[in-house]
Amino acid sequence: AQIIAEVSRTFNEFLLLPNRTRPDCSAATVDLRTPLVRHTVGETSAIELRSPFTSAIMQAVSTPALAIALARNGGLSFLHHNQPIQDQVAAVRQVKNTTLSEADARLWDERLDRLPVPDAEDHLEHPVFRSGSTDNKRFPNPLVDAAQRLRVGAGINTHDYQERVPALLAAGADALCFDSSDGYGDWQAQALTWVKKHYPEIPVGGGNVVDGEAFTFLAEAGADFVKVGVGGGSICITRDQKGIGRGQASAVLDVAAARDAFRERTGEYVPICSDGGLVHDYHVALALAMGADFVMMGRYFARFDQAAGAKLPTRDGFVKEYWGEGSNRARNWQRYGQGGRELVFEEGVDGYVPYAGDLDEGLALTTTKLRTTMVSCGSTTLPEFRSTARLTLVSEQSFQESHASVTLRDTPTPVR
Ligand code: MZP
Repeated sequence: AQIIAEVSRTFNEFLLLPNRTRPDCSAATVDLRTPLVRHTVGETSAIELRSPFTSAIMQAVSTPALAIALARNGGLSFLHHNQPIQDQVAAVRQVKNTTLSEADARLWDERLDRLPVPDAEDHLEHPVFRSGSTDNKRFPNPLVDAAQRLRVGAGINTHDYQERVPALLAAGADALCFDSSDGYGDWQAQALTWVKKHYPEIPVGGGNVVDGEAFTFLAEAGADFVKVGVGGGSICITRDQKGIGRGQASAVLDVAAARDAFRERTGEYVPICSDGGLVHDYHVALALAMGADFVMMGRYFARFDQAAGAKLPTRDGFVKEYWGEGSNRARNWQRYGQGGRELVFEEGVDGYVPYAGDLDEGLALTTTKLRTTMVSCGSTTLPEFRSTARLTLVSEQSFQESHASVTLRDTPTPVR
């Protein structure tokens, strides 16, 4: 066997160093647009997300309600395929039949206005405040620059894609993604080739992978984006069961280097997505700094009203149900491929996550944290953030130092 010299590292082992912040760099000027799909270097991706968040291809997560809420906030959901084709088609139609209204546009404008602007006077003339302005390329009003329908993605698998793909496209799906716990294989390459041959216009992602070699394999097979992550998901026990996986930070860094090498060699940019294992809000910033073009989250979105799990009372508040696709509850044999049409052993667990209310408010908070992190790192765009971010490894002692070291009061008393 070959032993890879580098230790497998995860997000908790890193921190970002602040870079110089210039006067034009503020939370309001940060532009979170990011490419979703493969494009020639120097051109714009056919689909750009306004915000680098996608929701996991999971029963417990990506409902039509969540897809609608996330699309209105600039991200994208991938509706899950662990259901009959006609049910997934109906879910896609439900999202596509929802149009952006005047109210949506107003909400978007209000949200921009609510962004923290420490030096508001300096920014009053910034185009961000000229809502509806058609010449505003940097912060387009979604009602004026985009189509009136919300975008939605759909998960697919390597078993029934020849029937599922045409049905999803007829329903209006904007992007597809092969959903596999291990995408480095000939089945997925063959399926990608088939989809690109029959439907060259539809963007289709591949994955999951954890190293550069596997990224290149899928990019050469035609993947329009590649998802990164094996075994790091909050509900995942694949590493316990099969000993397969890699720390998410090492995986993203390695795949990002391969993406950049592929770009140099071919002139094609194939975006990558960091999928799973994002536990704290700041992990999103770390994943993006390490090279991810966008992130995919399950646990995070499962906490909101719009996700599928039941909301249950506890002594201290509420929780929401959240279960893995490899759990006995979901039994997603298409994703886990254990040799037949059955899940032979579990690779995921079935549990609860703390209830977090409405997606709009939760995601706005996370987005503000991301914007302010980027400001501390002196960046106003994600490509700039990626290329200038400085990361440091943390020791166990400095990790402890990162947390509050006083006894917290339940109800703080103000000091006069
Ligand atoms: P997280 O955001 O909850 O940490 O992880 C979500 C990701 O875990 C999904 O996008 C998917 O890649 C992966 N997943 C889904 N089900 C399982 C499982 O049952 C799993 N093991 O690992």
